[in-house]
Amino acid sequence: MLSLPFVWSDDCLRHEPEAEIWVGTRTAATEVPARALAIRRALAAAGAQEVPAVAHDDSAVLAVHDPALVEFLRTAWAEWSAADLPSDRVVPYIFARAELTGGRAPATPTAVWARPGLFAYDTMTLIGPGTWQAARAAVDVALTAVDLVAGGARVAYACCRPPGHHVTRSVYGGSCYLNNTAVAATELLARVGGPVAVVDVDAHHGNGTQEIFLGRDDVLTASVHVDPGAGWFPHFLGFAAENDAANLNVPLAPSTGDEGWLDAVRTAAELAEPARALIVALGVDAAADDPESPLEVTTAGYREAGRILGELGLPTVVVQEGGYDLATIGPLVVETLAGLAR
Ligand code: SP5
Ligand code: ZN
Repeated sequence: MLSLPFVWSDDCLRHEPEAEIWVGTRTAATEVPARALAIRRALAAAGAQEVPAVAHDDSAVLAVHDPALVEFLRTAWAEWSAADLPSDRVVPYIFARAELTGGRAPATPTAVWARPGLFAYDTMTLIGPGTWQAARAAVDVALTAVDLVAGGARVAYACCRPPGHHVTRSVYGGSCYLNNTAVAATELLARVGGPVAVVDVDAHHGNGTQEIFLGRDDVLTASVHVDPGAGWFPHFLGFAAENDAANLNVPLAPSTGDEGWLDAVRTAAELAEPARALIVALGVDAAADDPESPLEVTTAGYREAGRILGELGLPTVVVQEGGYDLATIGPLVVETLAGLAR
């Protein structure tokens, strides 16, 4: 049995991307509402206690994100749908690269269909009717989990989607819209004092979280992920060359299994040792059956990762990130939490 609270909001189900535009082709979405439902079902069966998310004001969101990004996400669907465009989801076609405008601030485009290019960095991360409500609810789920830990729970789990770790202060991508993990870390820091640590075990580099806390020593960031140099998202960063005293990337070769992955998790846990509290950015897409990564971690491996992180003995907020195999996502999360909360 799993004795720990998990936070839930039905609003997280309202984001239905339906598709991802990959190399110019419309492919089926992988980050679907059924993910969260599968996790919830497994948690309930394991005996974890569901806690409804509590609404929080925008202050923690605005401490992490550019107000212009937040306003865009809040209004993008209404503007897009009113413009009678041929796509049923908000998708960029022109990108406001800094070099395009010589580093000067780009104009806010008059054309609604050009605006996503101010904020989106890929074509995979579509916005539809419920996207804002779900992304904002995911933040509330994460912040409610922080409240539980600040109130004395040793471990609380935020069962949220869409995920967040790919979002920087001002740009979104990688199936993510608001950085739930970074918002939770900022709030946890305010509540328990620093430093706090973020250990990200999602199969993909936590690039957004890294960039948000870059150059700070009060939020330590570690990410264990498939080597972007081997051809994997986010491609442009996530290398060991970005490491410093407060940021650790451990890129792993495709096909890495439990042994190499758990060594990397141990190294990441060492960075977190000085912390007063821990956020685990829990992507379970490093698992062998996951369609979105070539890592080959087993369910027992995830349980052991939970145990390693639990041994730090820190107040811990676990925030859901990726994981796309609907048949195994629930057991993977349950086993990780069982290792952690044991
Ligand atoms: C939170 C998270 O795990 N985000 C993952 C983002 C990585 N997506 C990159 C997708 C690369 C192409 N995959 C083809 C699937 C087409 N549906
Ligand atoms: Zn991922």
